[in-house]
Amino acid sequence: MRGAMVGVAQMGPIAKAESRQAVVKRLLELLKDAKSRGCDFVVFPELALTTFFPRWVYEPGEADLEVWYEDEMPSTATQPLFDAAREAGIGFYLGYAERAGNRRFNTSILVDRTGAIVGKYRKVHLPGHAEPDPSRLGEHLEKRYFDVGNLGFPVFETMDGRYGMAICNDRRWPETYRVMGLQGVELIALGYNTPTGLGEPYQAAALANFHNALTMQAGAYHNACWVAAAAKSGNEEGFDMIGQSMIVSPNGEIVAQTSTLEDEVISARCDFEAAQYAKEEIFNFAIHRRPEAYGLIVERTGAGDPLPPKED
Ligand code: CDT
Repeated sequence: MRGAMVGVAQMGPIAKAESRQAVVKRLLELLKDAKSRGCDFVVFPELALTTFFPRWVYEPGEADLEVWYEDEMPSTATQPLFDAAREAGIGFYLGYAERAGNRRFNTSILVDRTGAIVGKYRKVHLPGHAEPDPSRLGEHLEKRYFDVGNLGFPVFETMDGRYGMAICNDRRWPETYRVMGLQGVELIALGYNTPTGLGEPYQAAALANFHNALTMQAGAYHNACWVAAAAKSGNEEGFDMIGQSMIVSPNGEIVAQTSTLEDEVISARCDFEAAQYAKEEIFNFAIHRRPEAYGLIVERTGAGDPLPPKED
């Protein structure tokens, strides 16, 4: 079988005061659990090294904000994770806040089984707002604290497969999967922090788990690839975040799912060849796609008026 034994390492809440060293200790425990399950690739969450800080209001450049970003990777604090993963022969996906000079990104990296960083992705679809509004029940200020990712949606040939990455809100956008699908992606690793109770309509909160599964199952199926997604979940500093970390097959089926809102590992054997039939038949892009009919997708950002009917 060409593929990977994939682990998804969901994390429970990270306290605001929790040090990077303490968080890395938890990551090492999760890695150990993944190893005992025979995993050779593990997905950790979005912003896995810190609490979900975009819920608080800071001024740009403020010292209390700057503490959440990493200048280098691996850092002194995260080096033990790289070392342990290399010793265990496990590759991984890790999300963190990146400072690159004056720019700030919500970033994930792909690390191969030798501990080398072989890919980087910077979140494209930043949700929430740039300006705080005290009338909201809770803030989500990613547009204030991060620049829009500038690396596109790259796919990396590594670990005997084609690996892509996405971060949280990206999973709701079909374009995310399709751009990687067009590069023959076989596994999309994804981390998320999805809060509920920020003042959204009742239905949006009630359906948060449904939408989580819906978008990833559809993305996997439409692009004949595996999706492995890790939540940071539970009640973090008074704010609830969904769990439901999962591994989805190219048929769109959930083959493993967490059942807690705490640190928890799930795993599944992901056979990349299982996608072959779909890639050759129903989703054979080369044969069936009709880009000449899809122009609006890249010409328009927001919805506009209907186009005039085409001449016959
Ligand atoms: N982290 C992240 O992208 N979260 C968003 C929630 C946005 S609610 C303002 C998500 O899509 O899950």
